[in-house]
Amino acid sequence: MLGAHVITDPEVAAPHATDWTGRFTGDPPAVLRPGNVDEVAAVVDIARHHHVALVAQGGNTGLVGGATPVDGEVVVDLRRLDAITDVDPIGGQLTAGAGASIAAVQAAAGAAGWAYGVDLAARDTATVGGSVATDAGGLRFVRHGSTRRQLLGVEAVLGNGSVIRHLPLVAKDNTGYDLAALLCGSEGTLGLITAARLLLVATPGPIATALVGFATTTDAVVAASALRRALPGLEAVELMLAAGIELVRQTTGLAAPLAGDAPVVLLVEASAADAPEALLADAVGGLTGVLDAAVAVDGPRRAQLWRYREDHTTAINGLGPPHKFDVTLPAGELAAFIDSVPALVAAEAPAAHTWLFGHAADGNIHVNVTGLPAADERVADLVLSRVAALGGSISAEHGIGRAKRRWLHLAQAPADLAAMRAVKAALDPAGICNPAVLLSLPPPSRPT
Ligand code: 2HG
Ligand code: ZN
Repeated sequence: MLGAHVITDPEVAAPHATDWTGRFTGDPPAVLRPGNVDEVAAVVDIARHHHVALVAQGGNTGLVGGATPVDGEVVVDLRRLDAITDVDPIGGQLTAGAGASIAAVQAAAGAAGWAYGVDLAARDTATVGGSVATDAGGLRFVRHGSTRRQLLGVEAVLGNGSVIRHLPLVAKDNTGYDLAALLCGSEGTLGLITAARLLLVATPGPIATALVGFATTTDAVVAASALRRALPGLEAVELMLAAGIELVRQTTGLAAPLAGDAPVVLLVEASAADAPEALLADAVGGLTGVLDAAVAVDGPRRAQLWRYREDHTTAINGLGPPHKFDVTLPAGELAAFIDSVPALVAAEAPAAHTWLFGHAADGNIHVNVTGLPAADERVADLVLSRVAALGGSISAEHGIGRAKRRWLHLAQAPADLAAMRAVKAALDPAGICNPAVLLSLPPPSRPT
């Protein structure tokens, strides 16, 4: 690797040392920027022999400290592996290097007459490697599922030094263990993903986008379910609360999106070959508890409606590093959970503020808590325990990372955790692959 791609100057390494939220930070001895899979393999080889911990990084848009060198790991920046190759316009597939951005994959898919099924607000920066490593869900999960659903195969350098390369040119392939699915969501703990073979989806027809204001959270959650049944071309159902929209308005200067003061707002998007706005308006007309609605079909106006939702993350970060709980609830528990979380948090931390938004049709709500010291885990304990007690998941799409590793036992039974540890030991026997995330910490000791 050329000297320019081995960074040891702390000032140059600084952008790699802290996560996107600013909550997790470290002091990496080096940042390495390999340019191909052989160089990644060489890095892993050296790390194995010298017992050096590695953390892979792409766009550094993660939200759980999963790609941050807090414990002095060497950062392996994979963004130079950004080639998009073997585009198959007939089969609707392509191979993307780990460093290709989601936006670049979307553009390459579009140029071949297809679309990529995963979309994220961080699309311009987030990379394929990170999205596979976290099994990213995003804004189109209701339509196409998470990253794992798009994944046909991967190329990766495992912690044991071997390079696996299964990038099949076919969509149907059940030849043994699905290693790509195993690496998907493994958060860099088994190896470094260097490329992925991705299955593309049909380009949606004309799209209409609506903001719909509701009287209650229950009305909005019930509406998300009704819309799934009413609209075969449902593309997205996103939930926001009045306080979050107000915060976005303060930071962006956007006008009020709806005439009234709806406490809960859904952003709904649907496609149809013909007149999607009429279909959408019709479906919204059949919902209960609707206070107000605005529908848009032209690109700029639709983009403006999306800003109320997509700008939440940046607006909240402007208040200081938040504690983020990306959780999923069973559909029947979601509304009551959303309504009860602010009081649950306030009872433990009166100075904190709770922000709630997310992917309503997926049962996935992003609980963001600001005004808490970075190391204060009382609220995490409360919120994640409540989620688990209700039968939910403590991580829907961001991963466990460092932020939630103490609570993994709430999500996985001892035998499941033991199986995960066995896989980790087999594929990363020296324990060099992102050793401080996911499986690393015992549960917090509870006060007696
Ligand atoms: C989103 O849905 C992302 O916009 C980020 O998953 C969520 O900032 C968050 O908590
Ligand atoms: Zn999300």
